[in-house]
Amino acid sequence: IKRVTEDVRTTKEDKFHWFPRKICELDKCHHLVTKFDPDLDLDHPGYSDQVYLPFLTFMKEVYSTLKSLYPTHACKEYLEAFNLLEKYCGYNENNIPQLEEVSRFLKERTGFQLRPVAGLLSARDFLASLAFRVFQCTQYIRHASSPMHSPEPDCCHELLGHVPMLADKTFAQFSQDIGLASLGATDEEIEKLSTLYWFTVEFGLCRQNGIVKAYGAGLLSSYGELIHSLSDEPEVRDFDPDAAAVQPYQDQNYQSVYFVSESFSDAKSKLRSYAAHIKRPFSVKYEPYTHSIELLDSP
Ligand code: HBI
Ligand code: FE
Repeated sequence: IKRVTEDVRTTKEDKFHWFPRKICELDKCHHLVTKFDPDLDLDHPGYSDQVYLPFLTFMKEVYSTLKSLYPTHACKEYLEAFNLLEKYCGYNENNIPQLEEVSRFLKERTGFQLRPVAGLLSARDFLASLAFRVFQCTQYIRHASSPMHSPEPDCCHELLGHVPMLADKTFAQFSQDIGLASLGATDEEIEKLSTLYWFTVEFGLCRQNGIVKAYGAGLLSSYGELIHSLSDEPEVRDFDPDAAAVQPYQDQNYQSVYFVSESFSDAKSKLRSYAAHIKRPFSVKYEPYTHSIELLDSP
């Protein structure tokens, strides 16, 4: 009897959450979460009115204020890509770049592509798309009353925060690696990977020639927090995936803790050893020619 129960248990443990194995299956990764509802959330800048900022007023204010900080606050990979985006992709304060054009640029640089999405996705769906080098990108604009801050991702955040970093090869690999680690993972692991994502891709710092710079998209798209993150107010710790994955955070205010990486290669190899310890009944390999996931040692 003991044997039978053990067998049953083994079979059960081999079960894992569904995940996309082909890029076209990202069509099924569309689960939106309503974390911020302007109609219900009293603190949301959109509460009690319908008017979101006309698209063009956006760039003028957000773009030019942020741009003035980049030379001193952004990491060199960001600056390099930002220059190229201004040169070739219509990035300037009087224009909203087209998603398609930006996507084409990224595809050439790192193979990343942008895919439009209606809002905040579930962490599982969002991370799964990264495994395919697909970045799900919002297209709406933040509320007019607070051009310097948006509680949910908006196109300023995507275009000014994420896009330039996704043009860097090592960072692109780092992002895909988080995605690959998430495939078929348990809810607990997804939660940890999502927190890891938070402290790196969204709010990460790195040291360059002895000076701390920002690479996180949440920082590079928020004037106030970009300044705060490099001031002596917050606590700054060396990047350690085990610690970052369980570090409590809040999304209503500036972070009180940031993690600083020595380089993207260093962050990438640390993430790889973290991911290698995630228990899954299989391992995954990305097949770039067919944009599909190959399962190794599958049950
Ligand atoms: N959905 N559209 C969208 N954009 C994001 O940046 C995003 C998301 N869902 C979850 C998420 N980011 C992260 O907070 C992590 O949970 C992965
Ligand atoms: Fe983001």
